[in-house]
Amino acid sequence: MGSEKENDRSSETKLEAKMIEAMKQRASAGTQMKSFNTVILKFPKIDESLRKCKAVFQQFDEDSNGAIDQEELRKCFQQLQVCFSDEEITDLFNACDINRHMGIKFNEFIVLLCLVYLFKDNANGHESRMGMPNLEATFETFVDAFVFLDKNKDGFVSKNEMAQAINESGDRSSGKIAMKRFEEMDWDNNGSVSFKEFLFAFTNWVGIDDEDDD
Ligand SMILES: [Ca+2]
Ligand SMILES: [Ca+2]
Ligand SMILES: [Ca+2]
Repeated sequence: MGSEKENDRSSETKLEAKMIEAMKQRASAGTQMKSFNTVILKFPKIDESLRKCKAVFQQFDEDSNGAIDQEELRKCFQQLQVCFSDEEITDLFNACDINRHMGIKFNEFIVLLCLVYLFKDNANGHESRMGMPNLEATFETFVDAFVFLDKNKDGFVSKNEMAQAINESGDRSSGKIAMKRFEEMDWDNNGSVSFKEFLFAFTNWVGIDDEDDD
């Protein structure tokens, strides 16, 4: 993905490191997930909540061109009262603008907001909120599911960890699907899934891109 843009690499690595650090800290708090099946059971609710997120996206896409540019993102952060430096906003923007079309599309916006949720939660404790309770509950589910899967708490879900979670569930057929999904998630094929890869997979699975209502 976008390996032709080497200049963005350093900021991306920095953000990646921050993401892993935040995830490790969050992991130390433990997880509510009891099994792989509890993760699966949350899917319909996640789907519903992400679809509702479209209105939020449209609100911040001021010129309605279907993408959020850096200026729109800055305003978005102001409105959500998220205190990020310009550099951090740019890093997030670059990390989530996966197709490199100079704008954050709807699915990328979800990933971006969830990363904001993770960082914010980490920085200020549980009091800080973005003022979007439904979405934040969904983001919490993502984080929690990831923490559940990441057994050794290194900030990545390895293929073995995924297999372990599936084996514990004892559901062979959904296990086979889950393993296939894992391979889809692991874009760079390095045998482990980062939180960002995990999030992008979710936003694709819920099929929010199919729903073009404009
Ligand atoms: Ca726009
Ligand atoms: Ca791991
Ligand atoms: Ca990977």
